[in-house]
Amino acid sequence: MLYSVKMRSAQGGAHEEGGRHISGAERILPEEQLDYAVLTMLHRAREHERGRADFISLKVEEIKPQEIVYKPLLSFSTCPVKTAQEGHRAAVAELERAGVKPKAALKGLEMLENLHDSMRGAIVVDCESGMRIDGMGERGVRASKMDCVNSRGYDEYMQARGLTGDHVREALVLASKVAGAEGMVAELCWSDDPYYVTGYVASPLYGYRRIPVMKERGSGIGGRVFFVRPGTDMQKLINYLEEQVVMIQTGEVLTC
Ligand code: WAQ
Ligand code: MG
Repeated sequence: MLYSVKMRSAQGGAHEEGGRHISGAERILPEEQLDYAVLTMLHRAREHERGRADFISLKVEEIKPQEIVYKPLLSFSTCPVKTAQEGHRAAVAELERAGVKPKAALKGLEMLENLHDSMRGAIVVDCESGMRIDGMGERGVRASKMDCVNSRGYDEYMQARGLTGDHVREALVLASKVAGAEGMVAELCWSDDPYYVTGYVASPLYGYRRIPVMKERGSGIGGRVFFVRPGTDMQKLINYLEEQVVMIQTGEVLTC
């Protein structure tokens, strides 16, 4: 049997009472790995570079096998950039290549740059008009209930490519779930952790394009934009992203 473990932490009280979001994490694991996962999350919530959490929520739920959908891991490659400015240019180029209209790509980028503080979730944008269409306000849409089928195989896959750490591990799984959504054209992301400056553009067509620098060091502003085709059913999309259990398979790596 598999279990979903979720953690979210905030400062100044719970999120729903106006607390500032510090960190979140989620795994789907077999029972024997639960204890360790819960401890690791607790530790992470209390030692986060965004600040000290005074509210931590941990939720553990059983997952029924029939609820699970399987999707492939996105392919992985890196854009050669050295500054945040080059990073933004590369991101816009990658978004356009994936099918986002130039105006919409720039609008999405601006939405993230203009955030005053992090959202918990993502902004959904129409890939042609560049309009925000999720109607989820400051919370945004959360991709949830995903992990990789074979954690050890996944860690080996990442290590073989010189990739270590939670950020990239989690981002590639999240991006793989997101890219598997109906109507999804591309995702733009960079971290809100002040000293983690790497971001990416991911798409069903070109996979996970890592961009080493997307912001200045020390900036606590980061976020995600999901670009979707016009006419995408939002209710269906939000339901897939937030509720559908998706396990990512490392065996079938997509190629560009
Ligand atoms: N669903 C939707 N949006 C999310 C989620 C989620 N589950 N988790 C975070 N976000 C949004 C939210 O607005 C955060 O402020 C923002 O994304 C950044 O989240 O080396 O660490 O967890 O290749 O800080 C990317 C590069 C790292 C990894 C991304 O994001 C690499 C990262 P963070
Ligand atoms: Mg973060």
